[in-house]
Amino acid sequence: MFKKILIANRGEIALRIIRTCKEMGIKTVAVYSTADKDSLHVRFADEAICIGPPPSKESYLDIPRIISAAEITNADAIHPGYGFLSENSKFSGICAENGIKFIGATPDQIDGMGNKAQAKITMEKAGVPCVPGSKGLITDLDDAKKTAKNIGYPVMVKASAGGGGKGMRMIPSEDQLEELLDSAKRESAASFGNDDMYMEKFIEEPRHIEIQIIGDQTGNACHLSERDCSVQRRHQKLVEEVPSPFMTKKLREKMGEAAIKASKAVKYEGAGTVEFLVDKHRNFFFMEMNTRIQVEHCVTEEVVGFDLIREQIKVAAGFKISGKNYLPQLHAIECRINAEDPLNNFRPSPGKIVNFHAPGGHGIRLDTHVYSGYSIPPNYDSMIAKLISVAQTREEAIAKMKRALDEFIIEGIKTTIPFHLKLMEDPTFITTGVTTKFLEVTEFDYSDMK
Ligand code: MV4
Repeated sequence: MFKKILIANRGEIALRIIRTCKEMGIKTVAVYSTADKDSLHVRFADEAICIGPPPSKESYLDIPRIISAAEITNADAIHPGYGFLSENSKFSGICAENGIKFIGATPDQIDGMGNKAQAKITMEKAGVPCVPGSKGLITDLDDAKKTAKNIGYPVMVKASAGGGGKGMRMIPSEDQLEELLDSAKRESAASFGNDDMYMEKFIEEPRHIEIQIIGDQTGNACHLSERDCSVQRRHQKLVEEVPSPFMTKKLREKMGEAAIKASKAVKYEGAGTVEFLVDKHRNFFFMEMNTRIQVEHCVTEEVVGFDLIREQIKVAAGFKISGKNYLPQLHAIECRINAEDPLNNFRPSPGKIVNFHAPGGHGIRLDTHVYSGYSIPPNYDSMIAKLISVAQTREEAIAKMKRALDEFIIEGIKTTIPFHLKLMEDPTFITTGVTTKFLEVTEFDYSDMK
């Protein structure tokens, strides 16, 4: 087992990883920018090294500084958390070259899944259902026209280097194909320095349902059920839950099996997520595979009963998994609490928290790095806490969440708490759960939030 792990991250996930390391008897090294000197991950780690000024590029994304910190402190592994360098193939490779275990995917796996058109080909070969579309990349306008005619409009063009909605367009008919394809290409070139595109049939009002998997170094893999992440705004997840209100026993079996095929196809080692689009007939299609621990991993932990960071560390150290799958024993919901103003287009609201009271009680978990008197720097992601409720049923989990949101006091900044309170009372959310279209403009009224 590792003796010392450097955590190449900040915020709640850095703290989350430190907690598990402590329980496992593993020493921890925090790295931090000057903006984070008063952060809890710095305080609770065994050692802490300042790696630079506030901008991420000069601190949490600066590979030489992080590797130097690991060498100086003699860390034998690095946990990258999510975001930052967690899916950076160069970083994964450099860790390996320096004899430091990267707790995450190999460079090949990261690059293989990062190229979306390539990933789709890999998955199709492995027998994972994919959205009907182009075989690999679109070569030119003529090819695009032919492919779209074949699939049938509406279609979607997506950036092969993309993900998270950038460089993606829905094309309703042929007369708009050229213009929309060009604008998608321009957006992709500007964001990723690459304008490779592929095409798919457009799935109307899909749900976003993902499967958590774990693979070990012997090529064995298991799944830990789904997470429904359909409550999204501009491709940012706001709420995640398990079980999905749309799930059936049969669908879970089929999606779980597909996710395991996906994992085995790339000999995946560690914790990963296979994302699917699910249509109203419960057809499901591979969308992306994430080769990292995700923000929303906590809901899975609460319903299957184990610590996913611990499992990640164990498989990275060479432990084998049993190979059996895990089904939800309870219902869990997570609300992302962001320092944003939901009444002003979710505009970031950094600043000093002048008063903070954490909710608690039965079935409530709060993962956060903030406290009363803490100043949220403007340089990073606006998520400041994850509030998770766990209960026997969905109805109870919603009731607990409402109660906890109501107890939650954060003063001095705007947060998404009022949004979540309103969502927990929304009839569509309560009865059936929502599709990914739910928060897009029309269906949700933000005006009467307090
Ligand atoms: C789609 C789709 C409909 N049809 N693909 C958005 C992010 C990117 N990872 C894939 N996305 C979508 N791909 C086809 N063929 C609709 C979306 C989509 C979406 C997907 C998941 C969660 C939220 C979404 C919001 C808008 C569009």
